[in-house]
Amino acid sequence: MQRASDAEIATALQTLPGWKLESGVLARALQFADFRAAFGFMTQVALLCEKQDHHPDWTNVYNRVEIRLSTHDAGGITRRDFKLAQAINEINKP
Ligand code: H2B
Repeated sequence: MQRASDAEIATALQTLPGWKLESGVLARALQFADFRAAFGFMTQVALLCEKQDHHPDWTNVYNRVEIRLSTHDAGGITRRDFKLAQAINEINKP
């Protein structure tokens, strides 16, 4: 899997509201009403990740979820990350 170029990342970000480039990975921060809502979202994303066989680095603190996407095997961002970011946005639009 080929790493995306800086130009490809910039182009992809235009169609990925809520996502930004942060320390070489795609990042999005979300806030929910409470822990139940945050964890419900994470559960939906987890099922999606299993389908795509692609998994986020993420943290949850009560009602906040921070997601970081990169392709570990490639050592950077690939189209698998763009695809997962897009699917996450379909679950939760920013
Ligand atoms: N997720 C991410 N983000 N990067 C990977 O390189 C990766 C993954 N590799 N999920 C997958 C699983 C790999 O370990 C399995 C064996 O397909």
